[in-house]
Amino acid sequence: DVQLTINDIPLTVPEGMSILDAARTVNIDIPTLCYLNLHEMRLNNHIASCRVCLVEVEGRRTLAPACSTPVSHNMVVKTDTPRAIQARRTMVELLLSDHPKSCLTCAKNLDCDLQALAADLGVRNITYEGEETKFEIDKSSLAIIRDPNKCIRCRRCETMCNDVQTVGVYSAVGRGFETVVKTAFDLPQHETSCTFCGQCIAVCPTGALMELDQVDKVWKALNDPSRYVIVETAPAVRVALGEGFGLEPGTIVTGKMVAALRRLGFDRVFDTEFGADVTIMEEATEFIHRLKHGGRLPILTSCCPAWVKFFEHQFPDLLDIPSTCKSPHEMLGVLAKSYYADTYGIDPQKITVVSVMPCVAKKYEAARPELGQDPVTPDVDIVITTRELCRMIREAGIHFERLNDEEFDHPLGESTGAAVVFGTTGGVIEAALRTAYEWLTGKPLEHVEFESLRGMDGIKEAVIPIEGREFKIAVTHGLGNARTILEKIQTGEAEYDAIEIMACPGGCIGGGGQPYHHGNVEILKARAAAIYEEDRSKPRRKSHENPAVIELYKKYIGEPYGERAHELLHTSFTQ
Ligand code: HC1
Ligand code: SF4
Repeated sequence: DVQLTINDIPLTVPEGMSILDAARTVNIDIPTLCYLNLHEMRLNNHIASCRVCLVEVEGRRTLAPACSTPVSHNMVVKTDTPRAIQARRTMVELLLSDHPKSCLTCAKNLDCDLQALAADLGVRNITYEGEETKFEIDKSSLAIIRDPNKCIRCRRCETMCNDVQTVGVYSAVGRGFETVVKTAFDLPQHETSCTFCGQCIAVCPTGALMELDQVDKVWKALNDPSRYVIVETAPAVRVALGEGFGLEPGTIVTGKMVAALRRLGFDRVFDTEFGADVTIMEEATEFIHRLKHGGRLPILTSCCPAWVKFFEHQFPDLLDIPSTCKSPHEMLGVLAKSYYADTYGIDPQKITVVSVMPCVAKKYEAARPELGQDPVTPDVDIVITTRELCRMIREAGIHFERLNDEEFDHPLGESTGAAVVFGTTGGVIEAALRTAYEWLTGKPLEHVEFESLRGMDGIKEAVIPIEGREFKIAVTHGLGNARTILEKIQTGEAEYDAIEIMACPGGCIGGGGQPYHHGNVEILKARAAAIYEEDRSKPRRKSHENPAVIELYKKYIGEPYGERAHELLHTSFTQ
């Protein structure tokens, strides 16, 4: 251990700790911009490029960056001297000198770390008016907008994409103030191997990386009287949307969210969770089918579109192992335009399905040509993120916190606890096991919570005994962890029966379209806890017990994994 003082407060911390982390143990906040250290995500952006964390260390002539300077014995640190504060202000002024001055109209307005820092440090004028760059804005993809002019070279996106996701889309080019983070060979985003997971957006401190904004498209549909507009909401949205209105992370706002969506003018408010229960009917049946007919194992979950794109690019030799199930929101979309439309006599061509997702990749997924009945009838028409829904609610002047709870519409709004746990890492496989167990044994499963599959470890493994057979299960989140597991499958080093893979650290609760967590992992943990709380509050916690799902199969689909199910609910993958 090392003893030192920071702002005259004596403290003892482990050797090797940075001044920044040491200061935080005694509630002293040193501002940061490029720094991002999330152990749970294997993310460590320690490049000390922005230098807004400069502090005075007694005995040194120059100021030290707190994020990358380790503590030493008897060190005397001052974080709040006029010299340190002025140095930080100067650094921010320099960053602003060549930054576009369009804060008021920037999509990141009020969520921007640079803007917040300028306010906190009292930057009132920019002394060094630098020339602004004129890079082209990359609008090539259906998910991500990249504006290199707003890049402050912190390289968080690069660390996230290279180290955590192991996709390697970005790298910094040029030197000094000419540096900018770009795609390899400056390719348009949609021509790279980008999975559209959106994790680079989640950690970008400015508006350089943003989701493609589709709010206007939704307003247009809502204001067109000839359209029947159906909305569906992902499991993870209800535990994060409240943050956009100042509520504590982990506040469950399901009822308020439904009320807000009705006020926005949607004709029907359905739940992606109904689609998740249907997914389990299909995926559990597919799993049992493979078991009984010598099909290839492990089965891999296929509901995460960034993960799907990742394995299509990176593991084309494994294309036959993922489940062929469409993702839950796609299933709900196709059922809205078939089952629901048929039952209520609505022309499917008049239906617009809008998905509200914690995810950026869902925007790209919805446009995949195979995910629709024909080229002009996609299963899902428009995808907006949790953040975009926040903006719509604000635009409409709805006082979200004061709304009374309302219920989803019947029948595609009915769901079980198994569906809500889809929203956090481990949940999809837990939901599948709740059903597969009962179907394989014919006995009721008393204890539905599979603790060994829960938590934030990057790779979780469990052996679940069912009817004398030991099932080997793995759960990974973050694409780097997925790569590790898949490489072990390729070499035969590991054998599993089923694997859940989600691209985003934490699963959908940590999706690239969620309210920004600004590097605070506690926010993800609070959202996960809320997911499990919502599960416990449900009267039914197994997908096959959802009465509306049972009715769907009885009246419309027939057997799970049967002919009609294949036609509507399954898909295929391409290299
Ligand atoms: Fe997800 Fe899913 S859980 S992918 O993480 O399978 O986005 O929440 O909606 O479709 O249900 C996301 C979340 C979501 C799908 C479901
Ligand atoms: Fe990398 Fe994901 Fe960003 Fe694409 S969206 S560049 S894969 S972090």
